[in-house]
Amino acid sequence: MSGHVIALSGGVGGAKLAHGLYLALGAGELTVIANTGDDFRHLGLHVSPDIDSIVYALAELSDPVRGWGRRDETWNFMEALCGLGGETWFALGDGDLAMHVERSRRLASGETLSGVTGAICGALGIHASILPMSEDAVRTRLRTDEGWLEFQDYFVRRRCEPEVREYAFEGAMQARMQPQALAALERADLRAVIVCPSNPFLSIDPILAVPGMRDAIVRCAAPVIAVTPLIGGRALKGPAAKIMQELGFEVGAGAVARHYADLIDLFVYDESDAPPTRAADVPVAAAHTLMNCTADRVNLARRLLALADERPTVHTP
Ligand code: FO1
Repeated sequence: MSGHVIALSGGVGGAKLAHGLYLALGAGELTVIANTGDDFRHLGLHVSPDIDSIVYALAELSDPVRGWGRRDETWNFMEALCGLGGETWFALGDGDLAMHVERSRRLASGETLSGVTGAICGALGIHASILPMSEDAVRTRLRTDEGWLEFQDYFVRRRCEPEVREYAFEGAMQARMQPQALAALERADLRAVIVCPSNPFLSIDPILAVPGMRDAIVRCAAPVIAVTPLIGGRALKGPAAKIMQELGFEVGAGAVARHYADLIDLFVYDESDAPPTRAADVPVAAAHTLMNCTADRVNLARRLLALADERPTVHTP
């Protein structure tokens, strides 16, 4: 079956599945709507960490161990910066630096974030559309036991150690949905919308917080399928489980399914887990969601597409 597929994605885990979908689909059949709530200005540059991770994954340039940044990276810039007493808590590799310099230069000359990302994807030979959720600035902030923190301050500088009490997406209410993202969700040939195994609170919720996004997903012509970011009650990377516990949620795939209940038609949990209980009447299916290699990514993508193809859309069109 052919048709267009949309993935909603944050960084590392989401980017792996976006890569699997990219390989499983034909050229031009994938649109990835990326979280930009993690974006920030650093050393005078515009850094878009989740867009970067998705671009590097699709271009097969990602560092396989860190999950962020480029493979075979060198760190001369950071070492020189350290020698000058500069800020080194956020690591920008030499090759990665080119991404942020080029993005910042183009944004400063008036291009949109999607325009810049499209040009970079073109230069890297990526035949998929990677779109920010909005061209407008939305910034994730967290209220912790140390007060309000910017996302990268919490995530990288403070290594997710502070206890999270609340989170907010500054600017989300005023943000306009990226027009091509809206057009993609309105396509008649839409085959599936996949909510990638990204942090539901910090990576997917900012996307859903953009006015119009949630409605467009619920109205779309295709099944909406979310993939668990938790296996055995633990996140493979990042603070999803820790944050769920600090916010008072039950830590497990069932709670993630309930979190997405009004949005999705199917929740996919890991085959090594028992089917989630109390999944709020959301239909569930099992899959091998652990993605340790490219074959895992493609196999998961194919399984999700098969599930999408066999399921009628149950949400209200
Ligand atoms: N994550 C880290 O844990 N430490 C870093 O020094 C770091 C640098 C970095 C540079 C560019 C980039 O695009 C991402 C980077 N990340 C780093 C990843 C990162 O910010 C987070 O994984 C995401 O924001 C969460 O999705």
